[in-house]
Amino acid sequence: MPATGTPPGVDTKPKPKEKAKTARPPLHKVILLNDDFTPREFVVRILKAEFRITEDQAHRIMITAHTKGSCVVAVFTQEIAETKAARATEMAREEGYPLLFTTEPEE
Ligand code: TYC
Repeated sequence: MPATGTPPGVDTKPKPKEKAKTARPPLHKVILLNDDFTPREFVVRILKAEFRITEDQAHRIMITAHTKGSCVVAVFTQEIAETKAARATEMAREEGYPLLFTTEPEE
């Protein structure tokens, strides 16, 4: 009778195809939308207050939204992105401006 089965010392377990990845939470973008009414300086002020960025960064983001229609401000986990977008939009409402921040999942 010929020998059957796996010879001793041969590992038949399939190798895992990929390394186990460290789980990272999906990120969400906060997006600034342009409008025709909110003053530029006010947009810069809100960006600095809510997103802790410099005057220069805030100005660039504001100009990008002004010229292209929208601009990604930053990315965060979903809850932080939604909270920051809501707070920044609310600050503008309190001053009577239609400025709007939205969020969307990052691809
Ligand atoms: N477009 C506005 C104006 O001309 C300024 C502005 C810029 C408003 C960016 C919103 O996201 C915005 N006063």
